[in-house]
This record gives sequence, structure tokens and C-alpha cells, in this order.
Amino acid sequence: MEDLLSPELEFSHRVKKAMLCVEKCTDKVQRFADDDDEEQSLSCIVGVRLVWAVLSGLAESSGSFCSGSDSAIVDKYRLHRECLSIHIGQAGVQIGDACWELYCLEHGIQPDGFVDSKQDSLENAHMDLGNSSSDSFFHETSTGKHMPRALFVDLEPTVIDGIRVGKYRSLFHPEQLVNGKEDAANNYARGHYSVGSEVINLVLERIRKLAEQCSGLQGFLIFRSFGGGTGSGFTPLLMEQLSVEYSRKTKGVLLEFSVYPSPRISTAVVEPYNSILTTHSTLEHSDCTFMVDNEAIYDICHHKLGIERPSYTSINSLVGQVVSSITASLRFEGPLNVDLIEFQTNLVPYPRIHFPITTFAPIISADKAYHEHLSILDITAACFESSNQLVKCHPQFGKYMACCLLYRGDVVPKDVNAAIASLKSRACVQFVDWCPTGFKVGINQQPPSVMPGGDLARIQRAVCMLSNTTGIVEAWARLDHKFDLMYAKKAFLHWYITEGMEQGEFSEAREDLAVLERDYEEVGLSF
Ligand SMILES: Nc1nc2c(ncn2[C@@H]2O[C@H](COP(=O)(O)OP(=O)(O)OP(=O)(O)O)[C@@H](O)[C@H]2O)c(=O)[nH]1
Ligand SMILES: [Mg+2]
Repeated sequence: MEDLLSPELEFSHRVKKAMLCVEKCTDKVQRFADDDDEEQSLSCIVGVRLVWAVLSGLAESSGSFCSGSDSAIVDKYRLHRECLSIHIGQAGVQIGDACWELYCLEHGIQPDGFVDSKQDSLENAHMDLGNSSSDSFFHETSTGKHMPRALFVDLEPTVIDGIRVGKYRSLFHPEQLVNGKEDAANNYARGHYSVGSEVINLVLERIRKLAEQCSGLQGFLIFRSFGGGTGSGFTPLLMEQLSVEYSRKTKGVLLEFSVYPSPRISTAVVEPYNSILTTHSTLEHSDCTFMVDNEAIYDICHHKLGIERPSYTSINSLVGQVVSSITASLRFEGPLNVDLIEFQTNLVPYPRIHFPITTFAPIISADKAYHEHLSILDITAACFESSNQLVKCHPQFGKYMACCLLYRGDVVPKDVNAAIASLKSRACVQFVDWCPTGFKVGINQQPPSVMPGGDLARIQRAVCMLSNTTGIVEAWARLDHKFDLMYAKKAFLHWYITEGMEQGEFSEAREDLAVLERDYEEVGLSF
């Protein structure tokens, strides 16, 4: 008769059996990929993922039974899901600076890229680095240095030079910081055609190097402004190439964080031109675009954080906080964590309708934090207040197509359910007829971190709402109107024409945006 196995041995056997299965599947994936059989190779990937999920469960439930060598095997087969961030132009680079500083704090990584073992006893005492899955955003070298999976690109040197001499200068490899000699001078045509075309090959080569360090590239996160010449012009040039080179291989997603121009802060009168041209040329490449309206954030910093004249630094640190909430599900693990990619699938009912509104709560200044107790109901309700929105518009006059709530920190599902039930009873949250009034929820146990000396209070919990609503059409209508005012007089057009653009591109882009406005109207119509 067969001896009964000790629990430890039995676990070991089960792990090894499962590993064999993973190995077979991985082999198959390779073979099908070699044969160009995408469908089969995808179904094998799903198989590997399932086995991996079972293994993770086993490891968790068996806790101490998992010996060192077992966890090493499990680790070897862990499915990597890396994301590459690409920061383009001044806004993209400066926002990137804020985001990576925050990511480092959250993962206990020091400015030199090494993990600070004393970190959890100091600054972020409440953080559980055990859930950290920093591998998706950082590449760990053989010396233990964590390097951001990121590329910074600008057509001129000054902004990137700021990173080269900044506090985090040694975090990045010099090849991750790419710049040209002269900028696009607020001109889409220079960023897209003349100046941009000079650096595109170098940028693609650097991206390839970063992609080679990934074993399961999940997608790209692109940061840029709509209004700048580089942000507007170079980005579509790059996206077109990324779609060709990567989408078949990775089935990865392309998500964007784009700065929407504000007349109060914007630096150029032609920003509506650039914004419309770039939206037209990226619409089919981008899977989801999170718009960051500088005016909305300026007002939040002014009214909620009490900053007299908010600078880009203050604006970017708030943007960094929101980006961190959105990407937390990719960087940390946990039982109730819902992957951003899953949220994105729920958010985008039609490929073109991919501009969710982002709302964040609570936004309170460091000096007020001790006087406020904010419940889950309070922060959830605050997501429906326009003063917490990152884009100025009125969702209460539109209809929701999808609503995702990404909680962080000390949050329990019972309280979330109660908060949602209370919101559903409100008339102001109206869904389109064809979509069930479902709120998709993810809870990431990692509480938000704050930058030392920053404007924001340290909080125990926060929520970021991503909602796809027809209300966003207002933001497009505003830009379209400004475009029309200048275009009616053909004002500033010669700057574009002399850089090789044809006037037809302007009318084509504007027509596409008119269609986008109509698309939003149509999806909101009742049966
Ligand atoms: N939130 C935020 N917005 C910025 C920042 N820097 C510039 N912007 C906004 O971005 C737009 C200008 O685009 P930039 O990103 O400066 O331009 P660029 O992409 O470098 O392009 P060129 O300089 O024209 O080659 C304006 O709407 C600015 O208000 C920043 O650090 N943060
Ligand atoms: Mg610039």
C-alpha cells in the first residue's frame, strides 16, 4: 500500500505536477507562435494562466508548506505582465517624473534603484511590500537595481536634462532618456513630420531594448500633452509604429494619459489645432485615453489644496497620485485586486468611445487631514461631484455607459456595496438603456503614499473612479469650437503648411471629431 504523504511532500508533488503542465503549455505556446497560429497559442496562454492561478492559490493556502525550492519554481513560471511607460514632450516627461518618484516610494525603491530594507519601518510604515509586484513596472538587474520600464522622449534637451541632474538621475539608464536638438515649437506638423521623423527610429530602437527585457509585455502607457508640438505630433507617429510592431505579438493594450489644454495655463494659441489633429490621428491606435484637463486640476489644487497659484509641480503631483491609483492594480497583488486591463474592457463599449472621465477622492491638504474623517460612503459620493473630476464637464447631464471604482487601502467590500446601493438610488447617476447599471469594483489593499513635503494629506483610503459617460462630449465640443474660430479665418495655418502638411488634413481631422461628437450622441439615445 502506498504510504500517505506528509502535507509538505504532497504539496511538493502537486506543485511539480502543475509545473509539468505549465511546461507543456509553454512549449505549445512557443510551437503555435512559431507556426503563426495565434488562436491556439492564445488558448495555451489562457491555460498557463489558469494553472498559474491554481498554483498561486495552492501556495497561499499551504503557506508554510511551500519550501524554498518550491517557491523558486513557482517564481520561475510566474506569468510576467510588464507595462512599458513612454513619456513624450514636456508634459509627458514632467508627469513621468512625478509618477516614478511616487512608484519608487510605494515599492520601497530608493532614488538609486535599490530597495531600501529599512523603508517599511520609516516613511511608509503601513505599507505591505509583500504584495508588491514591482516587476511589472521595474526591471530588476542582476545587481538588484530596479530600473523603471520607461522611456522619456522629447525633441529638445532642456526638460530631459532636468531628469539627468535631478534626484532620481541614477534610477534611469542614459539610454532611457532620449532627446533631439530642437523642439516642435508648438506645431503638430513639426512633431509629426519634419523634426519628429528624425528621432523616430532611435526611439523605436530604445523601446525594442526595453521590450526585450519583458517576458510578457502587457502593453504601453503613453503620457503626453494634446497641445504641444511634440506631444501632439510625435505621439501618433510613434503609436502607428507600435501598433504595427507590437499589437500582433503581445495583444497588448495601448493606454494614454493626455493633458487636455486649458486656456488659463496653456502656452500656445494653436493648441486646439494640435489637439484635434492628434486626436484624429491616434483615435484608431489608442485603446483608452484618460484625459487630464489642466484647468480642472488647477482648480482642484487652488480650491481643495489651498494653493494660491498652482505650478506644474503641484498639478503633476496630483496627476501622479491619480495615475498611481489607476496603475496600482498592475503593480500590487491581492485577493480583491482587479486588473486595469479588465477594467478597460468594461469601460470601452465601442473602440472610438474610449475617453473615460477620471475622478479622485479624497483630495485634502496636509493641514486639514487630521480634522476630517472620511468614510467609504463619503469618498464614493465625492466621485460624483464635479469638483473632484479631472476633466471639466457635466456627467449629470449625460448618461453613464460604464463605471469602475478602484479603491485603495483600508476598504472592505461590505461598505463599498452599501455606498454603491446608496448612489444607485440617486437620480443623478443615469445609465444608458443598453447597459446594466453595474459598477465594477476593485480593491487594492495598498494605501496611497504621499510625497514628503507635498500638498496632499496622507490618507488611509482613496478611490479613483473611471467612468465612461456621454457627458465628456462637452470637452470635445469646447475644443472643436475653438478650432472652428481659428480655422474659419485660416489663422496660423501657414505654420503647418510650411512644415509639409496639407490643408486637407485639417478638414479631415475636424470632420472626424464631428463624427465623434455624433457617436457620443448616438450611444446616449434611448431605444
Ligand atoms: N499638467 C501639465 N501640463 C503641462 C506640463 N508642461 C506643459 N504642459 C501643458 O502641455 C501643453 C504644452 O505642451 P508641452 O508638453 O509643453 O509641449 P511639447 O510636447 O514639449 O511640444 P513642443 O515643446 O511644442 O515641442 C500646454 O497645454 C501646457 O499647459 C506639465 O508639466 N504638466
Ligand atoms: Mg517642449
